[in-house]
Amino acid sequence: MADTNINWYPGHMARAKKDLQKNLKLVDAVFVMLDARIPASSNNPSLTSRLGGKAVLVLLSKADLADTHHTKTWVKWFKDNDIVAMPVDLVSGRGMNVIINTLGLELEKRLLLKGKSSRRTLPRCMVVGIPNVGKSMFINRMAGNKPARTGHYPGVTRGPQWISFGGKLEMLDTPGILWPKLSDRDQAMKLAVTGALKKEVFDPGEVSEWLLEWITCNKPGLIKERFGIDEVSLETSDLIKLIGKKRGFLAAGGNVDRLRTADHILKEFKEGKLGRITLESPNEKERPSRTSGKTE
Ligand SMILES: Nc1nc2c(ncn2[C@@H]2O[C@H](COP(=O)(O)OP(=O)(O)OP(=O)(O)O)[C@@H](O)[C@H]2O)c(=O)[nH]1
Ligand SMILES: [Mg+2]
Repeated sequence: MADTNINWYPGHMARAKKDLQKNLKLVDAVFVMLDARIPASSNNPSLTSRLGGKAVLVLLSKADLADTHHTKTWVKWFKDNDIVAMPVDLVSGRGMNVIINTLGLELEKRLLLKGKSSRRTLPRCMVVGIPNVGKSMFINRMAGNKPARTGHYPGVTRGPQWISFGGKLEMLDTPGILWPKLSDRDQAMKLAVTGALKKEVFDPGEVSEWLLEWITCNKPGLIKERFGIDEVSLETSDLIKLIGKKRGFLAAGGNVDRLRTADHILKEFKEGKLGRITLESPNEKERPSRTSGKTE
C-alpha cells in the first residue's frame, strides 16, 4: 500500500502546507492535534518542524477511544520532552476545561522568555494536525457552537478559517495535512484504521487484516470477547472469513462477503466497539525527538 500510486495528497493539502508558513507568522500559539491512539504516527513533522518561537500545546484527541494507561504514558513522555500534552475527548468535552488556563501559562512563559511583561492584544492561535483528527470539532467545542465544519471523513476543512472565542482568543482552523508519501507500511496502516486516509486510497481487506493481526498479537482476548471466536491462532484471512460467517455477511453462493466483513471490522474499531485501543507506545521504536523535530 505504501507504494501505491493513488494520490492521497490532493491539491488543497499542498496549498494548505504553503499557507501554514504564512499563517504561522500571525499566531502566538499552536495547538498540535495528535490522535491519542497513534501519537507518533499522527505527528507530521512537516507541520511541526517550523514551530520555533511559538507556544506549542499538544492535544491528544479521541482519548475516549484510546487506552487510558497508554495515554498517561504518552502524556508523561511528552512532559519528559518539555512538551505540554493534554488528552481530550471531544465528544463528551472531557479534558477541555484546563486548555485555556494551560494556554495562558504557556503564553506567559513565552513572554517572560522574550523579556516582555504582559500582552496587549488577544492571543491568536492555530490548530494543526492530520486529516480527521478532530481539529474543527475542537474549535466548535471551545467556541460552544458550531462555526467550523466537521465530518466523519478526512478532508472536510478546505481552507483556513478564523474563529473568535468569546473575546478570549482567536483561533484559526486549518485543513488536515498528510505526508506526500508514506513509506512506512505500519504507519500507513495506522493512519488508515484511525480514519486519516480517505477510503478510496486503501484496500479495506489489507487494512482489516493488519488490524486483526495487531489485535491477535497484542489483545487476543478481544477476538473472543467481541466476535465469540476462540481460535486466535487462525491465519488472519481465515479469521476474517469466520467473523464474516458469524456476522452473517454472505455473498451470492453462500460465500463470505470479505469486503463487507472488512468494512465492518474497521467500522467497529473506529467507533470504539472493539474496546479502547492504542496502537503504539512511546518506547516502541525511535520517536520523533520533539514535536519540533526534523522536516521530511
Ligand atoms: N470518539 C471521538 N470522535 C471524535 C473526537 N474528535 C473528533 N471526533 C470525530 O472525528 C471526526 C473528524 O472530526 P473533524 O473535527 O471534522 O476533524 P478535522 O481534523 O477538522 O478534519 P479535516 O478538516 O478533514 O482535516 C468527526 O466525525 C468527529 O465526530 C473525539 O475526541 N472522540
Ligand atoms: Mg476540519
